[in-house]
Amino acid sequence: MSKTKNNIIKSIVLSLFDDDGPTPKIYWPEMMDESSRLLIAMKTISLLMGDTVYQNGTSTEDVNYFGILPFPDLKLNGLTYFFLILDPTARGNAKAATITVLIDEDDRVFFYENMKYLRIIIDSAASKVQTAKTLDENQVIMDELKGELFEFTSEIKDPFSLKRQIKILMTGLDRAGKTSFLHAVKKRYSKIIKTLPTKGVARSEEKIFDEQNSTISVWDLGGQKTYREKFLEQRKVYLYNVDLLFYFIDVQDSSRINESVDLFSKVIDSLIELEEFPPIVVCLNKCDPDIKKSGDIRANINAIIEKINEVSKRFFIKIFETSIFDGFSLISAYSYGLSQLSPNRELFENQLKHFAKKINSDAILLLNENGIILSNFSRIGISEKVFEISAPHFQTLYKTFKEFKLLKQDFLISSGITDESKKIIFKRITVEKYNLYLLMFMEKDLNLDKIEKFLPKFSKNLNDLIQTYI
Ligand SMILES: Nc1nc2c(ncn2[C@@H]2O[C@H](COP(=O)(O)OP(=O)(O)OP(=O)(O)O)[C@@H](O)[C@H]2O)c(=O)[nH]1
Ligand SMILES: [Mg+2]
Repeated sequence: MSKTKNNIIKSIVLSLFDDDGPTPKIYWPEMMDESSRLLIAMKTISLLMGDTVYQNGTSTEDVNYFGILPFPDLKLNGLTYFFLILDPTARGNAKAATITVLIDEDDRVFFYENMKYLRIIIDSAASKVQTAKTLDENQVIMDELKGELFEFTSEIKDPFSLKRQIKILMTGLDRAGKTSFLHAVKKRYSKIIKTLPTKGVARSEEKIFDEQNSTISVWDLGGQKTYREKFLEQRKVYLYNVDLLFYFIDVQDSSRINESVDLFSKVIDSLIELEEFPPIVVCLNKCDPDIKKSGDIRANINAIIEKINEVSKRFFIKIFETSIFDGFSLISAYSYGLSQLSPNRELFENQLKHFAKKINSDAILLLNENGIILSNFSRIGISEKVFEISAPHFQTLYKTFKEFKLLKQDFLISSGITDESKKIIFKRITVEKYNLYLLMFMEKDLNLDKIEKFLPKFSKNLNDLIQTYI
């Protein structure tokens, strides 16, 4: 069944954390009942605040992010923008604020598909709210926002589907390792060895959760000359509406670096021509552990990075060194790409950050049942170390997931590889109908009581976010 988008916006609420706690300051429609307004203010503001005072600085720039939240009691879904308003009289020098736009929960695909534009207009309204002096001024700003949202929704005429369609492309020259990479992240190890060159396109479906709001198709493009020529010729078909693009380069094959960078720049040119600007994950592949530090490989990598950055200035690019012999490197790159597809990624990071502070953890990874990293947080300066330490654990983690289910054990604790005092804690948490796993890295003290104490609140917050993760 498809729907048209007339009058899709059901409500708009500006909430502030003032002396009365979370308060819906300005709301539309005016006849909206008080309990609904309050619910929206409470839920959005409390997700923003955790239970700490937000900050003590003079800048509000650290806090500005979007999230899609379910309001099952109201049968609505909200797109919320979280931000701070400087206020010298408030605790921490700033007041927490949210703008929430609400639609029927059945219409939520609208948010996912129009995120880019919605972000721009809501962000701009929030900037005005940050400098507004009076309630009347805020009323004008919110009325304007409503006008803009209505104008936007009235222009959308196509019926839209009930599921968000996500398209991921795996690109690069032949033999770069695209198909092997997919086999490895899916743990189809026995297939890796039998991988044949991909003919045309191999499509598969990715599921981060059994039930999700999106259908994720992964297009693994054959890189042999005839196939890539066809791909570039029919670039419209392949690149139209692409949400995420992986580009693979074989760092061991010095003789084909130029050829590979050349294909990359053609892909970039095609994307610009079609006005598609997906996030791009570049995998410097075949960076095998035994040779990754060698002079030749380093020289190749440096040359590639320089050229990649040169041609892709208008894009959001993240570069990973990957190898089929380093499972963690593959999972990191793949997960990073997938997490870019989640409108709630900033909210997740924020929740992880709050929780990490509470339990004195230096870094936390949140994983799904397949070991995909849904979100991670690490204290500045620590991330490199964490991954170095947790990477070896990752090799056995998949096995551990299985054992974990059998044992029904609550915590799994292991000492750091290099230093006994560093601990890694692995814990399963149940959030809604999902089994998630936390990997917590503690450099100094290990306090399980603290973890137990703060975990329920943390899990509860994730409850709301996980349903709209993707
Ligand atoms: N040393 C090393 N070899 C790899 C790695 N990844 C893949 N390979 C090997 O590289 C070869 C090509 O891998 P594929 O996965 O088929 O490459 P592809 O990019 O899918 O190639 P096309 O389908 O032709 O575009 C295979 O022999 C793999 O075993 C890696 O990380 N290190
Ligand atoms: Mg292939």
